[in-house]
Amino acid sequence: AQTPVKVTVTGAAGQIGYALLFRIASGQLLGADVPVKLSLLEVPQAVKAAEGTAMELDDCAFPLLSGIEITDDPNVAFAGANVALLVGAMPRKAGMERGDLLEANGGIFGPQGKAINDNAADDIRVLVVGNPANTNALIAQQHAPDVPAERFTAMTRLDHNRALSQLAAKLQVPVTEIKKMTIWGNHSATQYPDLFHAEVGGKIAAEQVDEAWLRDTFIPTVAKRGAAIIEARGASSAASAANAAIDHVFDWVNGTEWTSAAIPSDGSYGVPEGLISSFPVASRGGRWEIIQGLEIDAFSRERIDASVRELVEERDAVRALGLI
Ligand code: NAX
Repeated sequence: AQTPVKVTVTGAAGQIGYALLFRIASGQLLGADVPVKLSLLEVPQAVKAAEGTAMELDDCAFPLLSGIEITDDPNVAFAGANVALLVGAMPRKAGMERGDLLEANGGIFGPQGKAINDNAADDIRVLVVGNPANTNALIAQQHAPDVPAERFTAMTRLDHNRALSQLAAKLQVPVTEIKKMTIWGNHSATQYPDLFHAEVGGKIAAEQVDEAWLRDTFIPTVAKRGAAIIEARGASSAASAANAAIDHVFDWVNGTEWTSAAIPSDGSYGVPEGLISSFPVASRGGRWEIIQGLEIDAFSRERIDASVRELVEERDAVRALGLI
């Protein structure tokens, strides 16, 4: 029998954790023939709730689930981990300054990065979901000098999927008709969902919608969808975020020709090297590759640059705070 893959989930007792763990255990993260071992990392006061979730996981009798471990110690949680989903983070509270938010998250993602560095398996792949996701991923990566930098990624797949769904509804086509969608930049309101490379029925998407809709409806709807979900549901996106995390890791491991992911920049498209920014990516041989050679017009350039500028500011802020 195949050795189980160890998947560590932080913030396991939270609402994304609750939507995520059952899908991992059922085989949707890695494949229907891959046994998994779950490690749930929580803060001490939420360990009991994580134990409750683990009881429910037991009660599913998932054939692929070979074991569950629950801990508040990152060194235990990441020991031998092959996949780490960093979901738990410090949310922005009313009146919190950006510096306070970054500092609080530095206190989480710095030590977790070090624990990954010291304990994880050689093939560790990290996806950061907890916000501010791109910069939290950068902090973790900078505390893990022995892990290849490219193994640290942040999630923009939910934004990508939101963009597919909005465009499909507008053009009255199934989402499967849409190819080459891209989210550029930061997972924040500055992100840029790009319809100038997306194709519907083999033709450029931007040419099938009017410019006002693209600029004044599509882009802000995708970028502010998280806030709209909170407004409607009274709670932030959880099942859709978990779904996107599953999509991201599945494609990373199993390959894809085109999706969006925030990965360390190699300087492509004018994004400063080292920033963890969203790009159009393919996955081949278990590695993300930035899709090269796209022409970027002035409209897109301005928006990509604005989002990347925000990432530079976040990086400079965490540097100034001594967090990286
Ligand atoms: P919840 O507040 O329901 O759960 C977070 C959990 O993390 C809590 O159980 C908490 O105890 C735990 N936690 C906090 N610090 C921890 C630490 N140091 N170690 C381990 N666990 C820790 O939040 P939830 O709705 O699950 O969202 C989690 C994160 O995802 C938030 O930061 C949220 O902003 C972010 N999101 C990111 C998205 C993305 O597209 N990248 C979309 C959805 C979501 O908003």
